[in-house]
Amino acid sequence: MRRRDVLIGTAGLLAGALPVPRAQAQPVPTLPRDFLWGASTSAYQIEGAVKEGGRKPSIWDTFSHTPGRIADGTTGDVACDHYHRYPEDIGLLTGAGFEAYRFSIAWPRILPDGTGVVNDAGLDFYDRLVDALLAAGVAPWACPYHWDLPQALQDRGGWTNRESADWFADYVRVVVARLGDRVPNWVMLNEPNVHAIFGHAVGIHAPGLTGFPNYVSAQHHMNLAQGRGLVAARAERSGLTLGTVFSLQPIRPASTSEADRAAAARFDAIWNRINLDPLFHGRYPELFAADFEPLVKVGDLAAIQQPVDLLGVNYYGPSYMKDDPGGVLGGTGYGALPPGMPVTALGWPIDPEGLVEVLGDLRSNYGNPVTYVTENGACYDDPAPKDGVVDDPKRAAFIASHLAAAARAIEAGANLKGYFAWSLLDNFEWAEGEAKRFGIVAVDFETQVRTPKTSYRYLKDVIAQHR
Ligand code: IFM
Repeated sequence: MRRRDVLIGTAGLLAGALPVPRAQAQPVPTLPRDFLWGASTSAYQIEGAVKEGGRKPSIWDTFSHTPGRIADGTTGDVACDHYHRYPEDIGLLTGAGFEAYRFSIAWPRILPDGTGVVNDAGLDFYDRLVDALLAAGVAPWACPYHWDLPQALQDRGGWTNRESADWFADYVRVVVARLGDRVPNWVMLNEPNVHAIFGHAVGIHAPGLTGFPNYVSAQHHMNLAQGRGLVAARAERSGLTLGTVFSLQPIRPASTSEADRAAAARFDAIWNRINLDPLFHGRYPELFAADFEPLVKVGDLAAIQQPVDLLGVNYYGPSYMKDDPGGVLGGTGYGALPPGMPVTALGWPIDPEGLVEVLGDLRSNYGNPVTYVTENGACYDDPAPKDGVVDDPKRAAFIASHLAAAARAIEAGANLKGYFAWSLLDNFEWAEGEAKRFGIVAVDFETQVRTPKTSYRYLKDVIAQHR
């Protein structure tokens, strides 16, 4: 089941040496000379090696092995085998000229039981990765949490347990202590809103929980964890550049009706404001403050409202919402898209101008923080490699149009400092499995052969023209 279906009614390498297609004639945007160019991935989506180096299961191991949960029946057991092939993947980064790489750290590699005994073999893997990135001249950006909670912690309630905020802070302390001497940039949580909504309210992501109370509880405890994680990282090592990552998007009504407008306002609060307001203003949005109130203890909001050096924004497109009294999320559901709206292979609407809107919102309402687009990209059904190349002109066009939007946003005053493509590699796309591809480099999951796509070559050209 796709993300947008579910709420309806219910709620390098050698890249220089490899043959890569000439970039199609996509326009090259003009971005600042010091703009940072990067690519993003996440641990469970690419690493594989789920039983190696002392790693124990995460909620995504459990979920992906539960029959019927993943559209194509695949799991992250092997994924891109990045655990063993990271040198080749770093070659892909340098082959395109990327200066930064955002990866996530698998909590169950570091603390296999979630808390307690630290697994040195897990830390050793990230040591090797970070050292190899630095040797290649690529700046490491680490994200301690991209949805792969140790299963042992889920067995204790996971994010619905208030103690999760402390479990996370302890874990952050461990990884910063080991890697902070070489990793200057840390973003605490990836898309807590998406994890709370799809994993804890509608149940199509791990851990598969459902219902509004689970959602509220998971969301509040992740906000708290983010705050405690920032404090822990700062206390462990000074001079780090710290932030977090939200998925942000314009939320629009599916029709002009009053009811749909109100639904869009409610979903805007849930998707965007429930993360932004506590972080930047120390409060929950008025529309849902009463729902959070029973969980918010004295001092929580101050603990969440930590200063950040940067905000990561993951942008894919807008949502169109309709009133749905049975909808689990504030009586909202996904509505019809405007006629003629272009979509990706996942049915997600394409609207680069939405990125300008999101950055404008940060400027007008949240103090214009230093911002990086930490994910942007698109799912398309790519052709098979032909003569050693994968031609994905639609993805290249998607990226080009969003870079042009980034340039417009900067022109309008946005404090945008860089762009990370999602994703370096085709990978395990959560509930969609391996069949749905977001990579700028194709991965043959049988042979593990990597083949750069036209979009990779396009970004390589864009980066070269900015250097
Ligand atoms: O693959 C995901 C990623 O893990 C989080 N942001 C959205 C991407 C595409 O769905």
